[in-house]
This record gives sequence, structure tokens and C-alpha cells, in this order.
Amino acid sequence: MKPSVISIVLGGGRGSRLFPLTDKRSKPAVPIAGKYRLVDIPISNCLNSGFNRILVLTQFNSASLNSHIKNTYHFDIFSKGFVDILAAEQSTDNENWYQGTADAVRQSMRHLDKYDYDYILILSGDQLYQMDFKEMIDFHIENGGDITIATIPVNSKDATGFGILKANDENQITSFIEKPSADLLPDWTSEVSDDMKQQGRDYLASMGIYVFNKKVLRKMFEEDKGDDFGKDLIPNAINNGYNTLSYQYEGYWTDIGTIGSFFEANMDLTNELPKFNMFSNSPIYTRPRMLPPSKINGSFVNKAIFADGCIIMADKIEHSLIGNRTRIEKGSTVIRSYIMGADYYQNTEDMAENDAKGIPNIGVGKYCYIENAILDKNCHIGNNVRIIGSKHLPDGDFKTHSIKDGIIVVKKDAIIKDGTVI
Ligand code: ADQ
Ligand code: ADP
Repeated sequence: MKPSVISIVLGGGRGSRLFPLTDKRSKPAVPIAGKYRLVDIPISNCLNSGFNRILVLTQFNSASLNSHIKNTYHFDIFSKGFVDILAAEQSTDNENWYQGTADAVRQSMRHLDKYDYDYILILSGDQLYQMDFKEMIDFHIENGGDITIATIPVNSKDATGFGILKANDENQITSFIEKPSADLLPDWTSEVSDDMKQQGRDYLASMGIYVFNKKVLRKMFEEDKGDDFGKDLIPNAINNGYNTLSYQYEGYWTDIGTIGSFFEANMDLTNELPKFNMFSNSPIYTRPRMLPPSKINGSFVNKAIFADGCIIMADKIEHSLIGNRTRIEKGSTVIRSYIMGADYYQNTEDMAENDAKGIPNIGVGKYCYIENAILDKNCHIGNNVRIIGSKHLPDGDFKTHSIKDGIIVVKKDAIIKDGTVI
């Protein structure tokens, strides 16, 4: 019998680590892979696993997230499925914000009361992976878990950024530490498969993906006033004798919470054999936009991904991701960059108006050179512009762009005049 499950996607706190991409939109609405939004990844995993009752918890209920969800995930009235957004109330009074991951779920429990379910599946909103949650929930049920945590072997460099745990032969988690400091790490190694050992991945990390029995979570919320799963509820559950299981996963999974990791995850998609397989029979759902196919004229293109509706005249595009409706003029070069594209096309009148105002059109002008950069949507990049990110650049925030982890992020709607060098 199919288990009765409600899924919750933790859509993000303030999203400050992804600034400036989260300056004008909530984190779940950040565009990824040229045509999707971050939130499409966990939602698609849920739908592909057969779970179609999904709540997205976010701090900001921005118009763009709302319209994306509304225009993408409409179920017919007989399927009983839904994808709804629950936003913490945005007010000057900080008390109203979700105080952490557990607090976000705690505050949403009253909305869940109207549904019938046995298990809550809690997911992180900023991870790139494909996973069958049905298998995880079957494991949870078969092994009589109160809580099951998806886990993955990681190396010592990454281990300090995750919840690290130890499990016994019955996959029961016996101890857990949230983001251990490097000096504590030696005590936290686990037995892992030979393959993982060879890669130096001998720490078992929490993927921040949890299954709770409904009754257990309710009881825990009564007993435990902690705000975070990783810092409070999970370690307390283990100490208090709840049967907390490790569901080990060894496929591709990456956290994309920072500009650096977001950029690398997107760049990896342009490799010949990307770690995340978009070309799969399990679809990644997103908003259908009815755009024309992209057209490319006289460009040298290598390891590049083009979304829909692009008009490309560039000289060269390499190792880059080119989002919906991107326009790149002749003579330009784009290397190792993610151009998110545009929300709309400009017509000849718009272009004449831009011309009169001395504003470049949306897209990338002539004879530009762009490397190690992210261009958010609707950027107006003039002619002869050079935007070159590099590891040596210090972090910074400027009117039209930010620099983070050596990557130049040009802000949404930015106007970069002819001849600018960044
Ligand atoms: P982190 O990823 O550091 O560690 P956190 O920043 O709390 O944990 O975020 C988890 C998810 O919840 C993210 O998608 C985040 O955007 C979202 N989130 C955070 N605060 C939120 C809020 N107030 N409202 C809504 N959503 C919110 C966690 C675990 C670790 C585990 C890693 C795996 O604590 O144990 O190893 O995830 O990535
Ligand atoms: P994001 O989440 O990436 O910040 P939004 O989803 O809020 O972007 O914006 C996309 C929507 O805004 C699209 O539906 C697009 O048609 C519309 N839009 C934005 N600016 C304009 C404009 N100047 N003219 C026409 N449509 C626009």
C-alpha cells in the first residue's frame, strides 16, 4: 500500500549566502540550469516518487515564487495533489520570522491538520540530486523508524559543514554532531564502502532530508522547543531514545547554498558527462513557457547548454549555460559562465527607446568578453564590455554586481554601459 505522506520543502531562510541572486526573489525562485528554479528540484523528486502533497516554506512570499508555483504545479481536482507555499509573515517584528528549520515546520503544523497523513518528509530547498523518496520511506517503515535521516559519505574537508553521525549495524544512529570543528573530526569516522573509502569519504553526513512519523514529530515539538533540526531536534531525539535511522545514499548530491557551490553545480551540467542527469526519464518539472527553439548563427559552441528562445550571434560560447530568451550579439565570447536570460523580449520600439536613453538592450552586446560570471535575468550588457571573474578577486558588493568566491554576479536588471570593464 502506498504510504500516506506530506512533503515539506524548506525553501530558505534569508538566503543571504546566495545574495545578490536572492535580492529581489526568494531562494526557491532562484533560476538554475537555464530553465528551472531551485524549488523544482525537490518538488520533482517528490512527484517522481509518487508523493504529490507538497508545502514549500519560505521567509519571503515573493510574487515570482507564487506565480511560478501557480503556473507550474496545477493538479486536476481528482488527484488531491497540491504544491502550496507557506510564508513566514514578513513584518518589521522579527518574532514572526521562522527562527530555524524546526521552527518553520512547527509553525506550519497547524496548516497540516486538515490533511490525513502518517509520515512527514522534510526536504532542503537548495540541493541538486535525484532520489526516490518512496524507497527511503519504505526503508523507514520496514525498519520501524521514528525518524529516518538520508545520509551520504563525505570527505573531511566537507564534513565540518554538515551534521555528522555514527550508526550501528542496524542503521540506527547512535550519535550525531552538527557541523563539528576540524579538531573533533578524527572521532567521527565511519565504516563506508570501499568505493567511498577510496575517495576519502569516510564521514557519514546528514543530507538534511528527514522522514518523521507524524505522531513522533508532534510529540517532539511538545517536548523540545529547539529551533533547528540539525542543532537541536535530531541530537535530542537520539539522546532521548527515539529510533533514528540512517538511510545511506551514494548517488550524486550537492548542496547549492552558496554562490560558489551554486556556480559549480551549474557549470558541472555543461560537462560531457554531468553528475546530475537532466536527460532522464524522471522529468524535472518547471513552468511551460511555449518559447521558440533557440537559434545560433556562426558561433563556435563547445560544452554549452542553451535553454529555449535564445538568439545567439556570439563568436564563441564554451562551458556555459545560456538561459531562456538570452540574446548575445556578434563578436562576443562567453566562457565558464551562467547567463540566466530574460523574462521577456524587447521589441523594436523598446530598443529605440533604449537607444534614445543610451541604455543597452537586454542581453549581451557586441564584442564582449565574459568569463567566470553569472548574469542574472534581464541584464543590459552594452558593447565591448569585459566581465572577468577570478579566484584572486576579493569579495565585494557594488551597484551593478557582486563578487563572491571569485565569481562576478551581475545583478538582475543591471545596466552595464558600453566599454565597461569589471
Ligand atoms: P544547513 O544546510 O546548514 O544544515 P540550514 O541552513 O538550517 O541547514 O538549512 C536547511 C534548509 O532549510 C535549507 O534549504 C535552508 O534554506 C532552509 N531553511 C533554513 N532556515 C529556514 C527557515 N527559517 N525557514 C525556511 N527554510 C529554512 C542542514 C542540517 C545538517 C545537514 C545539512 C545538509 O542541519 O545537519 O548536514 O543540512 O545540507
Ligand atoms: P524572477 O523570479 O527571476 O526575479 P519573475 O518571475 O518575478 O522573475 O519575473 C518574471 C515575470 O515578469 C515574467 O512573467 C515576465 O513576463 C514578467 N516581466 C518582468 N519584467 C517585465 C517587463 N519589463 N515587461 C514585461 N514583462 C515583464
